[in-house]
Amino acid sequence: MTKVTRRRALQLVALSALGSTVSGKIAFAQGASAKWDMPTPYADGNFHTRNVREFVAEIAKETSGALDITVHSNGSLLKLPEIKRGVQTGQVQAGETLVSTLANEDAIFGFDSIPGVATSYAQSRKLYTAARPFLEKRFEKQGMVMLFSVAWPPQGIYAKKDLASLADLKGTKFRAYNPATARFAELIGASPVTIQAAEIAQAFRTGVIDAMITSGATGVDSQAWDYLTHYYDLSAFLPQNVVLVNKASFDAMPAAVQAILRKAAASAEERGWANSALLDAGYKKTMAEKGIKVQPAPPAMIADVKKVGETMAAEWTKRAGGDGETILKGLS
Ligand code: PCA
Repeated sequence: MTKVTRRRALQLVALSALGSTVSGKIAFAQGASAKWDMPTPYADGNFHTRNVREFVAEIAKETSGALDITVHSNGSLLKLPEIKRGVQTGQVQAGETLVSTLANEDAIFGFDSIPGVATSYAQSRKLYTAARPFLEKRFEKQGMVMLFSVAWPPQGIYAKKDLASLADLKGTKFRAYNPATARFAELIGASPVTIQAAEIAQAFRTGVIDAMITSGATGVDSQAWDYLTHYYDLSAFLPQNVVLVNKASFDAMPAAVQAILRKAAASAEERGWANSALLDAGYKKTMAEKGIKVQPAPPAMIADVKKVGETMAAEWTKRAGGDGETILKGLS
């Protein structure tokens, strides 16, 4: 038996000591417990991270502490690009990632990052409902269980100068955080530079990037007012984070614990989407108060995004095949 298998077997024995239900709570034999590590990419104050912390707190409470999940936020255990593989291989038992970062591996994972396709929370939720079975199937094939997914607030453009249209970003160094934003940069004649959320402030300060597309949440998390001046509210798309569990770790849990995980995931998904929408206006207000010129995207910029979005939608549909078509049909 390898160390990991032995540990899992021990956890299994311990957790199968799961007792009867006491006043609606699951009772575990004394000392029976499993410990999971859960790397997440974003900062502690970020609303996704806070949501994940509530999720694990609910699990701890409902299992009377028997399933103890340690959240390692801000890429402190694994960086965003390593998290999915970490969960897949069982290096960690659970993790959170930005699903569209996986779009080079399979176009379906980029369902949420095509500008202009789903630009509101309602549309994004519809798109996600259509995409979810396809995402779940792919993760399952790779040995993972997808538990829940939450959208970031709508994506707008950040810059250090007045912009009339996207043409004004030609030649800039434009931050990319997934294949879609890299393609977006290329299509507007900018140079894509991949920078993790935690490194945004430094990248602006050292001139590695001049502009970016992201949410008000990330603008506030990275204190955008310290190094840029303009935010254009664009609602180009709402990319999503997903929470994944290693399938062997999940399957090793007694049915009652699996049910608790599923229930906590469903609550976290609802809470996360609601908070994302609720907090969005506050992020923009904070940025305005801190001196950023927060303004609606000018008509020429909206027209440019539409054009870029059409190109990207055509490219995506080609790569995403029949499954992609089915997902997009979910929007109508
Ligand atoms: N924030 C993340 C991904 C999308 C978003 O709004 C980021 O900028 O890295």
